[in-house]
Amino acid sequence: MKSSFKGMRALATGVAAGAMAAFWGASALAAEDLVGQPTPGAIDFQPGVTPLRHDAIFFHNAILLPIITLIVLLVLGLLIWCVVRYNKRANPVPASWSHNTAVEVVWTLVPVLILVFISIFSFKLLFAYHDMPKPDLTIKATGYQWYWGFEYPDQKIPEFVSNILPEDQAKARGVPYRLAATQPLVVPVHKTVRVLVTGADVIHAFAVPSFGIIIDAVPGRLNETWFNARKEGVYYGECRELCGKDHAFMPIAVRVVSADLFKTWVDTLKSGGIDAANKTLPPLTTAEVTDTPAGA
Ligand SMILES: [Cu+2]
Repeated sequence: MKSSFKGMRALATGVAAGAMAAFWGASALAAEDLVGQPTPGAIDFQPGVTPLRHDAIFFHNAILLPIITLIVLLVLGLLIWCVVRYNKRANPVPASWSHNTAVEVVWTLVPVLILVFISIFSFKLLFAYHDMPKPDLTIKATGYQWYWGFEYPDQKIPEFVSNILPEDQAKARGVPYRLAATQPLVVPVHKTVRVLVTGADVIHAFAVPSFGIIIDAVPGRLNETWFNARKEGVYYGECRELCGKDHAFMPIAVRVVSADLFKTWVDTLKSGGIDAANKTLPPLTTAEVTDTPAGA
């Protein structure tokens, strides 16, 4: 009896130690997270470059994660306690009472209070998402089977198409295949960008993790979201609603550039077309883009 206990305890300690090592090992990797794209082998979220994304990461890491960890540990502790203390050998004659009003009141009230506590932070975040500051720029994104169309109504730039960048071209340019797109969405840094999102055929979804945004692209409906990127660079997103056979092949690439460069890009696009405009953008540096290792 005693020796089997010891064995169980050693096993539990070993599992816990292994889990901790895996967690901290993965966290160490996450310290070198790539910006604007997923990091192979990492846990946790992609780093954020917008205020909304920072608020969302705070909500998850500082509010939800501690609460869920405590609940898991409490339930696990109760389970282990019941198994050890009240098994047939340790407790051959079980008590015959049932129901306890005080306990039932506690296990109803405590979860309600936990949910109310979470909702305070959750609603604050939801309101922040809906409380868009006055936009400096509006972009219309339309989801098609299976590519994106982008339009800049303020700048009178008609819709242009952004496809997935083929694998050989992505490799040649040193950008991540299946995230890189033929036409980036170009926006200025430190500006509030309103994104109007719709679908042309089926429901798609416009999502860029490092901006903390995801919104459905529904045919016949115009949805709205916003972001204010605080750092120049390239940020990748994808369609996030199963939309057919090539759902996994309609990435979104967003280039966040200085206000001056954005103006040059717009002016060049209007006078010389989109290919000339893209030539005004500096090539992606290795700091901005790191090739995704094969198989990732
Ligand atoms: Cu889609």
